Amino acid sequence: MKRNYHFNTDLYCITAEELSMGRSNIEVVKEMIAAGVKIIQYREKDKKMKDKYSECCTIREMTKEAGVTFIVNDDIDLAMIVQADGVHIGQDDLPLEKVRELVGDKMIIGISTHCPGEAQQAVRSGADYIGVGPIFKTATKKDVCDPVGFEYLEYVAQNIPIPFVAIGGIKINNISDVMKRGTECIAIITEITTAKDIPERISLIKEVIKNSIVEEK
Ligand code: 3NM
Repeated sequence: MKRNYHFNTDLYCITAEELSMGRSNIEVVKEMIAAGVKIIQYREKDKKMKDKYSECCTIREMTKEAGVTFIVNDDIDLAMIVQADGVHIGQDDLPLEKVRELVGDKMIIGISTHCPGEAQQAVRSGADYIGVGPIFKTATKKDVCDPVGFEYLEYVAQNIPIPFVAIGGIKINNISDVMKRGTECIAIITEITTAKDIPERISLIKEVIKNSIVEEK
């Protein structure tokens, strides 16, 4: 089946409670929604499943009310049970085809990729979008490979027929370099979650994205 997913935004936000200056995931998501973010991923590596479930129930309600796309990282069962819009998996998770069998056709499946072979495989397996990274060095994801740099990003922009999101070490000062490479959507964690004023930081990021697209044209 030909999939036809498109990001309806150029900014993809991800939670990281331990890097949120004492704020809870719920508080951070609330601020992201208030700032007009259109896609939010719940990423939580350390909590017990029952706590993740409870947070995701709340986030599902908040995102549904605001018309925001809600993606759950890693936990396919959790994504299904809270009726998230999608699930994001990694290279070491269940094979994508098997995840599709579990979640059905309507759910969005994204997968992290780090090289051309993984991107091609993701397309063959029916991914709706891929993550492309880490573009720059990042301390946010444990056990991630060395930065893939612009070479892999440009490869994806020119050769891969499904949507992609650039990720890893993306900050205000390098956004335009990333956007220039044909990137339609960027994913950011710490440049947003560590900001004192999250809505203000998001609106600055959006402005930088908008200006880099104008510069490119
Ligand atoms: N995935 P920050 S890099 C969750 O390359 C994640 O697949 C990556 O965090 C990948 O914006 C990353 O703080 C962390 O650098 C991104």
